[in-house]
Amino acid sequence: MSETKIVKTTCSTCGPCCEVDAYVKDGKLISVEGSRNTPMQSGGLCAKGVAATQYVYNKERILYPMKRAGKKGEGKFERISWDEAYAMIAEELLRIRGEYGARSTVFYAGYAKWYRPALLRLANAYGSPNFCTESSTCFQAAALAWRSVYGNRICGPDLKNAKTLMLWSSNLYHSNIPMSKAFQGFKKRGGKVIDVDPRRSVTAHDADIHLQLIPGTDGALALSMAQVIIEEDLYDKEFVDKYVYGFEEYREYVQQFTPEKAERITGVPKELIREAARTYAGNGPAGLMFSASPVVHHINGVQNYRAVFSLIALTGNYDVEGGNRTQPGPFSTANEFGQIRRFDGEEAIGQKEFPVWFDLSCDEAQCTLLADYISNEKPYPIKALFAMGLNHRMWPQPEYLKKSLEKLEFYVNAELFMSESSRAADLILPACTSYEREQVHAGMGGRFFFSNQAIEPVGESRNDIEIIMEVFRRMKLKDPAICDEVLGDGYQAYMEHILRPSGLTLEELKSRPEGMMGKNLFPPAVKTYENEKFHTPSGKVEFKSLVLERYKDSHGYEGLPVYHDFRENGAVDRQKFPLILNTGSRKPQLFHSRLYRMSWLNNIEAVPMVEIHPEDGRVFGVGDGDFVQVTSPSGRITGTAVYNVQGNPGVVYIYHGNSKGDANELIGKDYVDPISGFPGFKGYFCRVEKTEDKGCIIG
Ligand SMILES: Nc1nc2c(c(=O)[nH]1)N[C@H]1C(S)=C(S)[C@@H](COP(=O)(O)OP(=O)(O)OC[C@H]3O[C@@H](n4cnc5c(=O)[nH]c(N)nc54)[C@H](O)[C@@H]3O)O[C@H]1N2
Ligand SMILES: Nc1nc2c(c(=O)[nH]1)N[C@H]1C(S)=C(S)[C@@H](COP(=O)(O)OP(=O)(O)OC[C@H]3O[C@@H](n4cnc5c(=O)[nH]c(N)nc54)[C@H](O)[C@@H]3O)O[C@H]1N2
Ligand code: SF4
Ligand SMILES: [Mo]
Repeated sequence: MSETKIVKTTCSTCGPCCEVDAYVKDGKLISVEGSRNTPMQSGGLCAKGVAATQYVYNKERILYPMKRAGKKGEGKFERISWDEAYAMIAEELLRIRGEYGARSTVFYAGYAKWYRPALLRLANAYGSPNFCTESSTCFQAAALAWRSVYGNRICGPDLKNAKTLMLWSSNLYHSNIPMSKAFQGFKKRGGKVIDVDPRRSVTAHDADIHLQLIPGTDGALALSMAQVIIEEDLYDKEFVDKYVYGFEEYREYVQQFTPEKAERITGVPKELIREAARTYAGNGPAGLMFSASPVVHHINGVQNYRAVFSLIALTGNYDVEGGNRTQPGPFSTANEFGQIRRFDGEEAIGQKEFPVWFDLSCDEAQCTLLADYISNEKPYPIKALFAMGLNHRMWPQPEYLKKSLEKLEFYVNAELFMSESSRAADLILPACTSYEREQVHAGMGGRFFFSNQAIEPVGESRNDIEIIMEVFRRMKLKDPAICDEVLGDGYQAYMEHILRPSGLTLEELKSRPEGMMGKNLFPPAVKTYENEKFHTPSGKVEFKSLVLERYKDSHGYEGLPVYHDFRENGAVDRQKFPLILNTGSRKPQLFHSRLYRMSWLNNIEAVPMVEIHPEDGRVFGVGDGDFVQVTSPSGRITGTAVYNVQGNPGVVYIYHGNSKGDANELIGKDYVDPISGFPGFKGYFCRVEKTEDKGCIIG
């Protein structure tokens, strides 16, 4: 019997890549603990992370490459060697490029972020403009909203120096455990918290002011706060005069959003709106923490976040200590490795529908409408999909996407698990977890960490970047001329390459199990705008966006952060669908589609929980624990009703990604924000009825 050894490595079960101590015995992972000597963890770990052994040794892990043996979508496979798998990929992708052009192949990455730069470079080397990721529904719309106001420097709140923190839709204790520690520190120092959230979440319990709005009415609330701040002369005139474009039109527009009117739209009492505006503008410096998803998961999401982001400049909290500012970081991170994407060549998918996505320098295509592009062969035929971690349940109406995947000539998915989306593939490649590979991590604030390999890869699984590199070699591709030749040089060279700009060597980093700071860091700076113009067409902060205005005639976009209420869209009969449907607000034990297969985590919610307010329950004849059918204009699912008083009546909350009833079947595939293409996951419509039928219905 061998000793139990402790290996310094990372958990990446959900992506933030927390540093952990892995306990390994006889070559097997037996348990994990949060690393004790890192600033983030101090021994702590979330429920998902604790369940690591159920993730790594899950019975659904894919153990070796497999090719389709039955009809498309039938789910029959036969084992093949890696050599055959690579040969097949090279042959098919080169054939398809020859027959239809490089753009007919889409390269796709799911939530996992770490191999994206390499996959982007593979797409570049192959010649396709169609590299896209899960960011077609996550973060990029918020980034787009930010860039339309401030240009390229996306700034987070400076928690160390802020006196007030405004959390705009972020439930840190469930969704961002590493950040929740910094939040607790801020509270302990006596910081004031304003939380904008339709539910009394665990994070909202810590707030001094909780603005409990109706989901999707964020824009009206922000514009109303602006109205108060301007009316009461609390805004930063000097900053606005010197650095803001479009202020007069904005000032005129916000006049109509009095707290009285905003109360009618948002449901937030007018006194609270005034108090929040006065606190944010008056008790500075104030930081704003925004989130990757809830606000932009609405059909008016980008404009709503533009209204929220404008408050930062209005109150002089942009790039000052304690406000929103860029954090010092290394000169380069792994991400820069991939940032060579240009949209000046062939039209990428989504480019016609969502031009601002491309103008505001997102380095990837917009793929929310992927199923339509494949099915309708428009704007041109899509014939192949090289995917890593594709989960069709990310999209609205996922069954429609799954059907469309069967129309492809070649679809390969590299995955950890035999997911439903993998079953639809022509070829499946086994990927490995963070416990089974080495990795260099570039963390927050310029901290680097070397993640050791704790165990041998399960089955024949491989690290995604090595897979990408071998595909690159087999197709005899060349790295684009503007890049160093790296994809062809192996994984060690890749790790050294991404580390190089930090001034650290791989050997140095490996010798420091507790991690270390990069040597070349951006010096901390404030008020960068005094020396450098904003990267917007006007060179100023744009309350009225000139990029959006470019598409006034063609797409109907407006330059001001206008408020259009999603409830007034007219296309849905509210008599038939009286409740607002909010899908996917995070739960601590779930992560999109991927963790339902782990019994320690999924036993709490074996079938979908339909969270309904007791008042709505009484009105619609639904009791706590009843089996119910949820119907929307696009589909229906069944689940268990659970009374929940965290939110106000009128809104139903369901988590997504569950194959036993996926909330995304309820969301219309065309129900998207016309600017970003993000689906309206958090503001659609439904009805809930008690049913005796216990079969889980999808579609
Ligand atoms: N209704 C509704 N829908 C939503 C949302 C919502 O709030 N409501 N949220 C949206 C948002 S914000 C996001 S980010 C998306 C997320 O959507 P997805 O990215 O589709 O999320 P996951 O379920 O994590 O699926 C990713 C897949 O990658 C696999 N995987 C994990 N690690 C690796 C790895 O290292 N290599 C490889 N090759 N595969 C790996 C996992 O097993 C999993 O099957 O969902 C979106 N969809
Ligand atoms: N455990 C767990 N953690 C996760 C994930 C996960 O699936 N599970 N997913 C990760 C991903 S991909 C993302 S993008 C992040 C998201 O991170 P967060 O944005 O923090 O997560 P959510 O819980 O979706 O939303 C935060 C809060 O927004 C509120 N909210 C819902 N609709 C609205 C709205 O219309 N307006 C406002 N103002 N608030 C609203 C919800 O009630 C919730 O309390 O979480 C990440 N972390
Ligand atoms: S938050 Fe939890 S699941 Fe996510 S990486 Fe950290 S420990 Fe793992
Ligand atoms: Mo996300």
